[in-house]
Amino acid sequence: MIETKNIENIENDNTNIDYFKIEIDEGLSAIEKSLPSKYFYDKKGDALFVKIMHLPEYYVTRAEHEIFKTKSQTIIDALQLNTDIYFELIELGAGDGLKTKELLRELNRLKYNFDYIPIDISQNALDNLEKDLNKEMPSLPIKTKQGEYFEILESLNNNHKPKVILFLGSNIGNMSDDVAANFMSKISDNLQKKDKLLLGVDLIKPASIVLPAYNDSQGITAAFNLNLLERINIELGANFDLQYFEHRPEYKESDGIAKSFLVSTKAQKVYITLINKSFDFYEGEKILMEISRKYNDTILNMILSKTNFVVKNRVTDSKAYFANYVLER
Ligand code: AVI
Repeated sequence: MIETKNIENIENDNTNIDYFKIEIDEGLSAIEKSLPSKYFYDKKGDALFVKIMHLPEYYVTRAEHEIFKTKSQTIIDALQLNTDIYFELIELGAGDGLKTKELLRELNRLKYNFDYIPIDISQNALDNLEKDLNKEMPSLPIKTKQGEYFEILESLNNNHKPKVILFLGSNIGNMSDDVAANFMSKISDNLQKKDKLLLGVDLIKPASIVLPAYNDSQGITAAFNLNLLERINIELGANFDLQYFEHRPEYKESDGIAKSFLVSTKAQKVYITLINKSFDFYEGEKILMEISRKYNDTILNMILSKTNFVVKNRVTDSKAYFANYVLER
């Protein structure tokens, strides 16, 4: 599984066909049609997302990587870590560790006393990461945990050891603000006072930068969105004709939310066998596929006001495209 998948993606990766059916039916039956972006990530979706992360237009991954590459020491200072005090460094989502490696290398070099605990639903992703890290940093203490985030956080919370949680890649941005607040509250419920969360978020910036990131010239992001229709065709026996759906993202800097739509380019009917139902589309009708929320201090603080976290610090890249916030319980 890949690095920047959000919590819902990870927790649903072992897609339960009944939930999948129910959620697709609900989304397509609504007056304003939508589909859950957590279902983007099947095998093909994973591969497309890896491509997205390397696209010239998709600045998000590069900006956060720059922070970790050039400001690991600033992050360590902001986390108020102490070489004498043991802590657990817990990452939500295993991924390929590209960014985390920069931090791990620095913590290891400076002889901090910690265990790195990546959590992921995919044992395969964890095995790959462990193999890779063992090769590159043989002395790094890595304890992989396979399972769902909150179950594992709860079990770890019982040991009362100081904790730093990593939730990177602006994965939080694929949640609505209410869902994000709920998600953060659940994290904080499984932490002790003074524990930290390092949260990576994409910052609000002009449409001239954000829109191309979701509408790349090679059409990879379009394929990423259309792949969910293909997935529904394959897994639920649907007959979406992909040539009559067009990827059309929208973003207004004043809203700070990039929205990806697939637009029906003609009036059409789609039948989904396993739901045993037809869905009508009028010409120009949109399906909301994904939101990618962008943040500033005000928006983040509004979300945090519903949780037990407060902002202690923030580190940005040289263009101030992306921020890693240090939050404290
Ligand atoms: C995973 N997530 C933070 C990505 C984003 O930027 O919202 C998913 C993505 N969708 C299209 N491009 C990338």
